[in-house]
Amino acid sequence: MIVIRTYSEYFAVFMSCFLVCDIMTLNRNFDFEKDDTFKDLLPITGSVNYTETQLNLTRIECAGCCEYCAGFLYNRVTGTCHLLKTRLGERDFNRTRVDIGWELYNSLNVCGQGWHLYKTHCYTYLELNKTWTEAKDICACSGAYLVQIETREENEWIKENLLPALEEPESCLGKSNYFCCDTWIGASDQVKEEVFQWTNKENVEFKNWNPAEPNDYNGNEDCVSLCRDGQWNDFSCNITFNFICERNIFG
Ligand SMILES: [Ca+2]
Ligand SMILES: [Ca+2]
Ligand SMILES: [Ca+2]
Repeated sequence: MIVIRTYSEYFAVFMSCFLVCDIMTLNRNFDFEKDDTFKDLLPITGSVNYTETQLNLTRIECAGCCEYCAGFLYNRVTGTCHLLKTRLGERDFNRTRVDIGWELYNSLNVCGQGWHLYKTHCYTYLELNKTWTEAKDICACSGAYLVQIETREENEWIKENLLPALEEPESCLGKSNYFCCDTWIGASDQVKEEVFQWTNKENVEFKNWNPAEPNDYNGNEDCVSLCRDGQWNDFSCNITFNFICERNIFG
């Protein structure tokens, strides 16, 4: 049996997963949940869902390879193991195309405690009341970034799954904030007025402004907050709000 002693050695071996599966299986606590609603099915979009595929593995070895994946598909007949980039759902399968032997397992801890998986990213909503810059720095400390919302679907998922409900505005009353826009996201126009960028300097392409925003009120609103209804508002960066950090599950 190979013994892994150093961090760098660990990574070198991890790159060739098929060698190391047995060891990872022995050394890690796995937390997977079998999803029987998709028994004997493969996703219709095929390999775009997989980070990699391994052959002739046991179920436990397949699980051992899924350290940074959202789950795995395992074929109990052939021993084929597909590691998944993302959670699979009803729309990913065609129930008339049966492939005997496939079992779906979802990883329960790929993002770690307090984080939530959406596609290939992990998110956490932090109730810490910080300025925009403090929030940005706190996300960076945990290997993440202040959330970067690139699509309408991501915006909708965040609204539905991370934000406090719009019907419970108590926590944001008194902040002169007519739609409870009290969660920082990673967009700002601090570098150049009216040119909104994410914290990695990429320009903000998808936008979901409230119709009256961004208004740069008093010439002093350069940071973007997310309202409970999912719309955006520019705010003074020195106000303290809760915030959302995002990171890639693959680190
Ligand atoms: Ca994102
Ligand atoms: Ca501004
Ligand atoms: Ca504003």
